[in-house]
Amino acid sequence: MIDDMRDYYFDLRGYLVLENAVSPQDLAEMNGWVDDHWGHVEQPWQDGDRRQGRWIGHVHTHNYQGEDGVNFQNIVAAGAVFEKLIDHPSWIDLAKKYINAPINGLSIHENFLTVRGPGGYLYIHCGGHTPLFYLTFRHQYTGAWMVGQINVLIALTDIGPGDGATALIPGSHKSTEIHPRLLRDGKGIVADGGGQPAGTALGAQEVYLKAGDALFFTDAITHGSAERTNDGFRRSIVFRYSPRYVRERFNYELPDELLERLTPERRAILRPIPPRRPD
Ligand SMILES: O=C(O)CCC(=O)C(=O)O
Ligand SMILES: [Fe+2]
Repeated sequence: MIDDMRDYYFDLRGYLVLENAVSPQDLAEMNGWVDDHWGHVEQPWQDGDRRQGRWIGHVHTHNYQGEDGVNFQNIVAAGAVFEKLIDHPSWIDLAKKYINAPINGLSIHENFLTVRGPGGYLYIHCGGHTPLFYLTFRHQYTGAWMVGQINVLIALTDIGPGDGATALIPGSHKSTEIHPRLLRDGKGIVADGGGQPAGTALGAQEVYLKAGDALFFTDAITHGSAERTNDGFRRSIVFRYSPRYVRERFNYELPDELLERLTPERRAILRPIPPRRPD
């Protein structure tokens, strides 16, 4: 897509699909990592308590709500193939453009790999009504972009009907009307949390991806994921980009050897403001 068209669609709809964003070789390597850690998908928690994740080095098992499967948080610490995603050429320039990195800098707020099986889903969250500061979405006539958070969701497997695709409401990042499912006592809330998969929400559209495609979207859009009704597991990765002032969501630490190994560009995205310590 030519730049002007892409900018127009991103502004209008709040998302883009980047086809063949990740190479088949990298996909195979990332899927190999999941296969090698399948024991953590079958038994993700310590003592069966989902608030107690398990550690694989600096990678940590986690989930948001109970039905959304297993998130391998801090996946960037799982090896070189995941490090490449930090500033992947398929999306990094777009993320920098819309966040307006020359002014706001760039950081990664959260990075994780999700494995989600039958019955798994995410309820709807976000929307233009939400007063959460990183859900800013501004592009005024001046051409000055200022997007507070961009999610890049990479499909590691094909995601089609019944697979629990990401579901979103195109254009809802600009909606001042509150989605009926996000209304409580006449006021808008950030997340539904009511046990309903996003796929059944008014206006929601499932976005189907081929393995290797990436869904690039503003976190401000009303979104979640449809229920997985097929057998098997959906595998995906999310990297969330924000201005450098938005720091790591769960404050996962990075191993020293990783920080030392990274290129200066990658290190600056993962740790945009190095700690200051006395000599
Ligand atoms: O898992 C999905 O399909 C949606 C993920 C999501 O809500 C997010 O990355 O913000
Ligand atoms: Fe989300």
